[in-house]
This record gives sequence, structure tokens and C-alpha cells, in this order.
Amino acid sequence: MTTVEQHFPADFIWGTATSSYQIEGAVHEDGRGESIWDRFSHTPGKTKFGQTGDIACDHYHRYPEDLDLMRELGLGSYRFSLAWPRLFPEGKGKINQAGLDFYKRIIEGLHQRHLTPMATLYHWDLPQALQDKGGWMNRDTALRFAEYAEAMYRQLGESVPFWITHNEPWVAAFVGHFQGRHAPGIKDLPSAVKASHHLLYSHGLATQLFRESKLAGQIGITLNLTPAYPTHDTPDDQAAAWRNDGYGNRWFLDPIFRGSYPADTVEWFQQHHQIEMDYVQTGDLAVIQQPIDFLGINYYFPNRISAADESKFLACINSPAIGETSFRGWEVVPAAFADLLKRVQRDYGNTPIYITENGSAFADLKRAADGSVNDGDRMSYLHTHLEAVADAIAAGVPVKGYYAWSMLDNYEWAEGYDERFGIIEVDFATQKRTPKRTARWYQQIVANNGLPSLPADVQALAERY
Ligand code: PNW
Repeated sequence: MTTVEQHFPADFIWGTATSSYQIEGAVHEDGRGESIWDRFSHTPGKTKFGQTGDIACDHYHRYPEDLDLMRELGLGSYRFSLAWPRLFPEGKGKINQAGLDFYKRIIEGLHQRHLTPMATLYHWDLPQALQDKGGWMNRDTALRFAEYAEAMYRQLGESVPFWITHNEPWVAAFVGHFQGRHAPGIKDLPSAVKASHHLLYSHGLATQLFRESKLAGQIGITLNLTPAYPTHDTPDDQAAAWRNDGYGNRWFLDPIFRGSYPADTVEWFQQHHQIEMDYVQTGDLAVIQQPIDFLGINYYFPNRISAADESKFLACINSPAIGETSFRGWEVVPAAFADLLKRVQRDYGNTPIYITENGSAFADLKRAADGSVNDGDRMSYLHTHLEAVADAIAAGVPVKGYYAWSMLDNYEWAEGYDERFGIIEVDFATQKRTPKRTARWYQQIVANNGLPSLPADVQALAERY
């Protein structure tokens, strides 16, 4: 018998998350248009082993099985994203009925299984036709996004109780337009800053239209928030960490909750990079500051920032870790997650929070007797991060739900299929799905609405964090 140590609020929502390009495949089917990720992943040298999302988890055809698995795990909700190029192959114009029907089948399938849909409008798969006109560097893309969003409200209406405008606009802007590691693969800081403004502006426009639609339901935005800690407890490192926070976190939180960009970061962009944001028009920030019903937070790891290493400042990730890491040098620090949640409430108020992604990629080598993956590492990550969420809730932070990233092993962008974030294993040769040990543990957490005490072998792993 396991004892349940830590309970969550009675109406807490438990789910898993995915995104369209990472799982759907079927990129040429039913009139889907080309996205920037099709173009990028098919450009030699851009992704690991040249891997693409052409087939991915073949979820486009296998979704009934995937929805059944979520039902079997007892989940209450599923966060997925709509592929804009399936709905508007050229980014605008006439809706592609076959693409829309696919999402109607998903949503209907979720309702049949008593799962609540949470739909993200943009998880990075911009129609290539819009990129050809400048993509997010062009203000017009924000207007096209607003039209697309309005069409989705009209077509899907109240069958979708939770809407998310954007997933991680920091990554879309800066990893896509400055680091160049993601589509569209541009490496120019002024372009990235410009893209960030148009992403935020489009979020505001889409939120405004949602209010005008008078639909029941809630709308929010998902940010990847990365707490920035000084590597050494010195004034220089503290200042560097604050700069990193400005660029990675406040750059999005401040406009959304306060209607202004953080002055220190604006000044830094001006002085060090001659960036003048002359494309910010009167009224834009009022649009961006539309009240949202909830904030989605994706949390994976904290940054360690040292002034001596300012060259890494804009890279924002992969600063040398101090403690245990998972893949890619991502440091595992559950306490940083609790700190972050408390900080968001302290600095930005009581907007309800959903953890829209949290999870980890580990080398899943060991198998249990039944053939399932014995992913104790992931299980201890999930468990200790849920303890952090419980800690924040106990401190009064309004966290309303948690979505594990990810439901399935999937296409991890530039890292291809090597990094496995799934709680369910996918054998990409056969497309066979097998719940990992973490999935069975999560099933118990959901059933208990609380955290049972960990088995001894996983407890030993958790104690490293
Ligand atoms: C998030 N980076 O992405 C995304 O929302 C998911 O699509 C993704 O699979 C998940 O986290 C795990 O990585 C990120 O390189 C991807 O800085 C890459 C970066 C950050 C976030």
C-alpha cells in the first residue's frame, strides 16, 4: 500500500501536452500547406541527421489509439496545437475543410472520452507562404494570425474550453531568428526582437477577438519561463542574472501584465545592439495588455548566469549547470520551479496558472520485464517537480493544472528523434506505443489527485536533486 503524501486541489486538472508538427506527420495529406518547419527540416544541415516531422508519430492517422491511451491513464485534459498550414495552407484565404475536420475529430474524440481540450493556436508551424513575405518580422503576419484565430473561434467555438494563443514566443522569436537553431533559421538579433513584438501583438489581437466573440471558455498564452540565478553571489553576477531575466522572462511578462517592455532590456538592446523599436506603434502595448484568463507556464530548467560569461548571455540556455542535468545540459532543479511560480504571483498578480509543459528527456535504456521502459530518471523528475508545484500551491500560488510534456516520444525539433520526452514510448519503426514506468506512475498520481511516496529505487534518484 502506498500512502498519498501530498494532495492537490479537488478541481486540479491533469493532462499531457503535444504539438502538431512534433506528432502528426501526414505533411502532404488533405491539402495541408508547407510550414516553415517543413522547409527548415528539409534543408540540409539544419536538424540532427536531417530528421523531419514528415511521419513523426503518425498521429494524424493513429489519433484514436492515442486518445484511448490518455483515457486509459485517467487524464482529464489534453493540450494539443492546431497546425495553421492544415487550416489555411497559404496562411490566409479560404479554410481547408479537410484540415478542420481532422481537429473536429480530435475534439469530438476527446469529449467522448471525457477529456477537456486545450488548443494552442501557434506552436511554431507558420505557413511558409507567410514566411515568404517576412513571417513574424512582418507586422502583416500578426493580422493574418488574428484572422486565423477568429476563424477557429467561429468554427470550433465552445467545443474548446481552453485556448492558448502562442506557445513560447521567446523560442519562436529568439531561437528562430537570432540563434537560428529553429525555423526560419535566421541569425539576426534585431530581426528577433522585431519578431517578438509582432508575436506579442498578434497575441493581443487574437485575445481581443476572443472577447468580442463572447464565447464561453478561457484564453491565455504560454511562456517558457527560465529562472536566472547568478552563478556566484557577487554584484556582477547578480546584475548579469537580472539582465538575463529581462531578456528571457520579463520581455514577455511585462508587456502582457504591465503594458510595457522592461526598460533595462530596451536600453540594453539599444546600447549594445543599436536596436530601435520604431515598429512599435501607438496602441500596440494596450492591445498586448488585454487581460488573459490564465497564464500557461512551460518550465524545464533554470539558468546559471555569470558576468564573466556574458558572451553566453543571449544564448540564454546551456549556461554551465551546477547540479544534476538531464539531456542537453538542462539542469534539474525542482526548487527553482517553486521559486518561479511564487515569483510570478508576487510580481504579476493572481492570474490563474496552468503548467502547460514540464518534463524531461533521458536516455531510456532499461526495460522492465513487461517490455516497458523503466525510466526512473523521468519518474523522479516528474515527481519532484510536482512536489514543487504542490509547494507553490500551499504558498497560495493559483496553479490550476499540470500538463506533462509529452504524451508521446516525438520529433524534438532540431534534435530530431533522439531526445525522448514521452511518458509513452514510441517505437518509430513500428509506431507501437508503450506506456513507460512514468506513465503508470502518473496514472496513479492522477487517480489519487496526489503524490504517493516513491518506490525506493526512484526515491534514491530523486534525492540527487
Ligand atoms: C519546448 N531551446 O521547447 C516546446 O514547447 C516543446 O515543443 C518542446 O518539445 C519542449 O519544450 C522540449 O524541448 C523548447 O532550444 C525547445 O531553447 C527548444 C528550446 C526551448 C524550448
